[in-house]
Amino acid sequence: MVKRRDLFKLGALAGGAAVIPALAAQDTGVQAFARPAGHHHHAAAVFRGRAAAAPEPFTVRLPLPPVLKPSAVLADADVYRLTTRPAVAELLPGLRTPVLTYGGSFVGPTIRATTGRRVIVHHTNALETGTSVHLHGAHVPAAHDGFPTDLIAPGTTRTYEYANQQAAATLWYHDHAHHMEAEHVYRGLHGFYLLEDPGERALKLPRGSYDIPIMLTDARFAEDGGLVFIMDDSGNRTTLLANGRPAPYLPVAGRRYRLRLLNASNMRVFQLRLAGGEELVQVASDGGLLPAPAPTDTTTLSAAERADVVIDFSRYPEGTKLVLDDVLSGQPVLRFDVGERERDDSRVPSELRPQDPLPEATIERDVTLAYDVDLGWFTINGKLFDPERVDFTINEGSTEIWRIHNSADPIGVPHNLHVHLVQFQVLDRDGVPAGPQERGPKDTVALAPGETVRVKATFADHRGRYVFHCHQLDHSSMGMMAVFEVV
Ligand SMILES: [Cu+2]
Repeated sequence: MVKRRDLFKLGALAGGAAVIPALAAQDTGVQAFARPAGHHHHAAAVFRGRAAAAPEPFTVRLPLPPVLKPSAVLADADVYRLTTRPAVAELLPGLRTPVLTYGGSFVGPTIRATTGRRVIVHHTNALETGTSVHLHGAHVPAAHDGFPTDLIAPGTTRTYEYANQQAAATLWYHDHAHHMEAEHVYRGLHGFYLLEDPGERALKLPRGSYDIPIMLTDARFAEDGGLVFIMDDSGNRTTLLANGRPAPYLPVAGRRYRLRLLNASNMRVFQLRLAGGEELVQVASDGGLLPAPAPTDTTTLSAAERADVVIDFSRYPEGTKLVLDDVLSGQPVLRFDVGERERDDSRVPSELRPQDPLPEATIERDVTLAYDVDLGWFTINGKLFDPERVDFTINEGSTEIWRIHNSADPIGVPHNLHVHLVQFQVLDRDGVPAGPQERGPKDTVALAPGETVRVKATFADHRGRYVFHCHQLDHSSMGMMAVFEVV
């Protein structure tokens, strides 16, 4: 039986150790925290160096990730080129942090797409370890979904095609390489993919420079600015980052803004609340628009979940400084500095997009997330990930209900579940119908210890093998993942 200590070595066997020489060759200093070669993910890995001083909040402006320019515009497709490569970023003021990037920026460049128009991305891998690009939330053929063992070998280029046959949504792309996704994403392999459609545009939600993607992550910094990555070390990743900066400020005009909040951290649950409990109006979740706006004072995001919220800053006098806090850590995430009133023809209509009724489910399945004492790790239905094994065989066109249970026995920790290929509907939590913030299309659902959530999805098309997994990436990298095959 595979023990936990052996699991931690799997990363090295799968090429994990190669990351360090790759970076060392670039003299980026990532190797500064000593990890013996071949024990890349060893449970005993510790960081003995000094931590960077906690950064002062509100000293740097929120950067916006660059928007990627197509290398070619065809009649029916936009073509992009991106190189995955090491870089150095100034995440904390005055410190140089070696990172892994798509195209050089810590939050990769944003790809803007429109429903019905194809996007082709040529990804070149300039790392010394394999990568795999997953477009999170996208409905794509298996060959373009970034299966964990379907790697882009170092030094090669692979082409991913996205048909964008789905509704407008805040999607994101990130690494999914077998055993390596946790470290790769933590170090920077993540970016936004914003899909628009004419129906959404007609609603007149805030657009253009009033539509702001905000990627939330966390990190553990060494004194020299290096990112410390140790598997399952979430308790030490205490610096919160918004678009790669610690508690930045954002100057805003006195009008409505749409903020696309993405939790791209490996393990953290963000519970976001404006100071004073001021109103946020959630308009979309993972897979796009909610049926109706959901006014709230708090939005909670587990890893990989998204919430698009509208804030009307015209309610506040010029000069107001409004802080968005993470309630769970008690830390500020971002501060809005309200400026002059501005003309605003955006609106939040009372109806957004009705939720499609799905056909009657013909199959019900149980998905149990639990800790296995013998294996020493978290499993799905009692098993660790095996890319060669098919766990669920699903008939093309069928509608299924998955009853997902997070067992608190013998260890109760939060998990979530991300299902590739589909957007699902959250039916209920412990028998209570999904709340207004979960009534839109979802691809990731959070599960508190002991909780049971039922979701329903139609596997309309695209045959082939896909994964479903806990999106707390330290968990999935260590095997909390399984395979379904649509036949
Ligand atoms: Cu988990």
